[in-house]
Amino acid sequence: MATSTPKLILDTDPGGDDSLAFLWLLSLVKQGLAELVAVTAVDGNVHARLTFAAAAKLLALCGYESVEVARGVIGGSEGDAEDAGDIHGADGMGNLSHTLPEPAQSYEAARYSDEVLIEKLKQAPGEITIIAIGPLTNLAAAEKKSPGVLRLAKEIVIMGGAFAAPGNITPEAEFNIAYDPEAAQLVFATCDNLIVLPLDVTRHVVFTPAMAEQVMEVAPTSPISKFVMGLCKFMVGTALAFRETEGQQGFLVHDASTLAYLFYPETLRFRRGQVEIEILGQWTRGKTLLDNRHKVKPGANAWVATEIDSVNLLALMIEDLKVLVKD
Ligand SMILES: [Ca+2]
Repeated sequence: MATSTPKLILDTDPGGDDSLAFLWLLSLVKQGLAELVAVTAVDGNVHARLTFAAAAKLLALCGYESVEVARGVIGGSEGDAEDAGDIHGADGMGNLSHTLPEPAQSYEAARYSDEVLIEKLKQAPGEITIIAIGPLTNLAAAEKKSPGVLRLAKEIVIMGGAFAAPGNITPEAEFNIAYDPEAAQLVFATCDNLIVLPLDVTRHVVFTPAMAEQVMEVAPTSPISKFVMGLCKFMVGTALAFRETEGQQGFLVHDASTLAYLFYPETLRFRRGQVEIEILGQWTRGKTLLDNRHKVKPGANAWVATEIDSVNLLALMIEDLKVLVKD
């Protein structure tokens, strides 16, 4: 069976769970299973300046500094939305960014993420998959500037939303959607090539210090495994403090589920439907909705994950991270 290497753009706001998903992706790139076309940093967990720096440093850590990093369009941090620096560290990566190599790319000189998305999608229509693991600000900005451009993506794989599960930033809403609900609304209104990994499934994916230890054992002196261990320790502390893991010693790697969909789809089940974004609700702003009634629904725009095999997903991620840290 002939398969071609998927071309990917990672749209990310590192972010503790972003960082781990990012490293997983770089392992897949290292194994020749994926091509990383660009990284478009997003304004989200922390300010766009910091997510840019984090993304560039993660690439430098793993020897992929030749991949372009774009700077995020300012979205939620312009308004009164609260970022997530208290969960992910002030730098978005467990306050470990000073331990990582200084990247060659500078924020000031970088292109904006919407511009890079437009350029890459137009260069290879129908070929590029966007992995969107932050607020959808960049994607919406690209669509506004160049209407129809998001439909040039092969697929857009989004970590975001909460349907039957409680939210994580408010009782009803998930962070990525709630940080910039208007952006999310625009993306869901203009695209039908969306894959959604909501909190309903991602809240089951708990990465533990014992798992970090398994990665570390393969290459104890590797700067990458040291980073994985340091990040895990920091994130476990805040995950417990914020009661995110039901008392388990671990942290939620929400964003990793997007890669499970692309590379290990046997770990997920989905249903198709029309996802809507609430932007007006006093208590429900940023909530994602799916109509469960048995009525004709012609407007389906997304596949929404409903079940996850988190044990296998984590085992697969660990094995791939081992490949990344080995020389
Ligand atoms: Ca994220």
